[in-house]
Amino acid sequence: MMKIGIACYPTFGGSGVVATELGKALAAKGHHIHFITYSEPVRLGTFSRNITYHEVRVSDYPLFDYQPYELVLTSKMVDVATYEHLDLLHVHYAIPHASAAFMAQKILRSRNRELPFITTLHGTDITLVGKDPSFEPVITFAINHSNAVTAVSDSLKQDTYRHFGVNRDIDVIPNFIDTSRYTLNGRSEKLRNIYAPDGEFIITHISNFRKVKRVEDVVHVFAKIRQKKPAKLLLVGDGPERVRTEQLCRDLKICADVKHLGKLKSTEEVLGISDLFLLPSEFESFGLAALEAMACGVPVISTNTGGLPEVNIHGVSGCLADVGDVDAMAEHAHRILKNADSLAKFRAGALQMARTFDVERVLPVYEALYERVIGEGAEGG
Ligand code: GMT
Repeated sequence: MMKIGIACYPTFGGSGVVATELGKALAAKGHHIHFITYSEPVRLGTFSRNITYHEVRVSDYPLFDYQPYELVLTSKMVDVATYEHLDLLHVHYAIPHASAAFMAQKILRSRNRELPFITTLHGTDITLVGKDPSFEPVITFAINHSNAVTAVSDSLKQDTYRHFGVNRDIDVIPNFIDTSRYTLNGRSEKLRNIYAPDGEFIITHISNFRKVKRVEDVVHVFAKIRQKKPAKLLLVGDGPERVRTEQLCRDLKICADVKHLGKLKSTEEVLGISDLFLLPSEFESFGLAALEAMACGVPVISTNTGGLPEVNIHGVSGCLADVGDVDAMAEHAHRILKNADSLAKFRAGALQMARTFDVERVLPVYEALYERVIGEGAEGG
């Protein structure tokens, strides 16, 4: 069994969710997992004897206008690797985890200890650089000096080659889902009746309400669906765009049919009562929220950007449209919700596609990569 350190963001972002679920799944198989981050990962949940959480405490020394998180993170990586005898460090999201891991590796090497590290690229750590080149030199260097690099979709892999001077192999290991946890478990007629008492369709969107998610498009698509079919919209999550979204609902006079549920730690209950999931993002390297919906048998209407076409298959698990084409998205919604047969067909397609990303399939791919990287380290590679 391996001893693995996992560094990630502990928040509601997809990279933290994937890192946490990966750690939990590895721990369930007997590996020893050490989470290294600044607060408890939101999906960590209950006690497991194979999981330890190491908090990175940021100083509040008044000299620092900007607290040097990367340095305390690096020191914590060195400390955990030394005293917990880590075989490997797996960092999720390049900024700043990959460069911190590189520095930790160097410090440990100066103490005659080897610590290989794997960097998993998630999306905005790569695509953000298109807009903010100030990160580029550090990210390029840290990617090129990781012992292995994975990307969550082929699209993200190609974006990495496009944006950076990267000259190494990148393994594509897609995000995954525990389908047994999602599938139909959350179905509750009682809950459904609370939000859709007259049998309306339930349309759902889940995100961190950042600009990239284009939540206003969700509202526009919903308003068009509602013109033809009785429907309710459930919005899960919170973030900078929420105020604008609420205002748009007021302007369109559809507030009575829209419910903002805010942040939820687990989404399967809401997805369990949903008929359709909307993800009209400007960009999405993978679209974990879409996969979670599909695992509950909920068809997805998404944009065709980034890695979304690798997850949501047009005409099978849902439909794809160009970014901003709310008319096409509404048309697709009408097609899916047209009648019980059509909805049932898309529900089955969503479930079938989600199963191809089951944790049982993806976990061994990560384990094989860990073994390879640890083996290369032992050979002095
Ligand atoms: O953009 C977010 O919602 C957060 C971000 C993250 O890293 O926390 O999500 C990215 O990683 C997820 C997990 O791999 C992917 O499912 C999301 O598609 C990706 N977001 C973007 O590319 C915008």
